[in-house]
Amino acid sequence: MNFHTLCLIISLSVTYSVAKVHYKVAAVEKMQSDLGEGPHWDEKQHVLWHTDINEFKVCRLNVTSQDSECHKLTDIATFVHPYPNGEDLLVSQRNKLVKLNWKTKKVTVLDEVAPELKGQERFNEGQPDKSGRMWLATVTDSLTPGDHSVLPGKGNLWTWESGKGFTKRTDNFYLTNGITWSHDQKKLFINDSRARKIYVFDFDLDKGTVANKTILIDAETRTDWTVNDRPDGLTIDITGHLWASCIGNGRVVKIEPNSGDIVDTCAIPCPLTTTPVFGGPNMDQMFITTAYKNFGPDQRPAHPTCGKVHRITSDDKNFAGSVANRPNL
Ligand SMILES: *[C@@H]1O[C@H](CO)[C@@H](O)[C@H](O)[C@H]1NC(C)=O
Ligand SMILES: *[C@@H]1O[C@H](CO)[C@@H](O)[C@H](O)[C@H]1NC(C)=O
Ligand SMILES: CC(=O)N[C@H]1CO[C@H](CO)[C@@H](O)[C@@H]1O
Repeated sequence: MNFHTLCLIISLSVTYSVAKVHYKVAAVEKMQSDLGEGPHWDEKQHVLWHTDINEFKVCRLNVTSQDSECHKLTDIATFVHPYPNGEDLLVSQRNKLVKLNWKTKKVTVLDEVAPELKGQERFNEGQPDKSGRMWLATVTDSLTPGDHSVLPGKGNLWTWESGKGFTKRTDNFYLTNGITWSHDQKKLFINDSRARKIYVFDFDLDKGTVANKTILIDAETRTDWTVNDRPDGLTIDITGHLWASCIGNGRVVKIEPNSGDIVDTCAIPCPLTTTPVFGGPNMDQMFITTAYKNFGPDQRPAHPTCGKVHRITSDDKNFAGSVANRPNL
């Protein structure tokens, strides 16, 4: 090996270490939710909306002061989306879609899915597509007394449009979380955390339809997913990579959208990571809701940041997302 080769090797190794992406993670909320979910960055007010499902709360978090202002509703609240007018919020209340005025706290029921099931089928995830049409994933609760589980294969994917109501678009899910779209609007991604799969559908934005369901990731059979990893919330970055939170394992992973390979991972100091979303003034921060439930009082000191919203920042200029869609109402 001559001197020039040696220099080349040294400079290559330097280049590699510089190229490594660094992530910084910190809790940015004083309050601890029992089951934080449904984060939504509000690019107009510069706040993060989220819910506490078990506490029936909708919360508005100032990530600078780390103060949350919450309003308690009367039933399970799994998602929150600001209306285009900025004053009202679209919130789920078990199987009802409601409008909540944040100033007056007035609640107006807009519609109810599967009313014949009296709330046994209820909303879990909801996201507006680019046209503002709401996509709503439901789960069906077990009716066995004392059994808090949901029934396999009984979750559905619905759309809801003002004036048109609900349309069932596909069925046979277990417990879906996280819905996102490719930038070209040709694919819809949705995962099933109980079935431990992420699916990809062909998507038609004009018609509001999905077709050709394919498994993108089956965590049961992949070596890059551990036994604890259950894909939960899902979002997409500016380069088209998916980011999924793995509830059970305390991490978010970056996924190549064609192969489903995990290409990067960022550990979160709370095992119960629920949903990631991009936000911040430049859309280059990621906020992740987490849960505090399932930890008995004796274990809680070991998980001091669980239940708080966590924030990831990075030196990678591609670590950024787009402003979220708003419902068209
Ligand atoms: C958030 O908190 C910071 C620091 O206390 C304050 O300057 C800012 O005005 C707050 N933002 C909102 C939207 O309330
Ligand atoms: C389903 O997939 C087939 C084969 O790739 C394709 O020809 C067809 O257009 C797809 N259907 C829809 C509705 O996208
Ligand atoms: C939509 C879909 O494929 N759902 C699957 C969810 O997981 C259950 C249990 O593994 C399957 O039976 C469903 O087909």
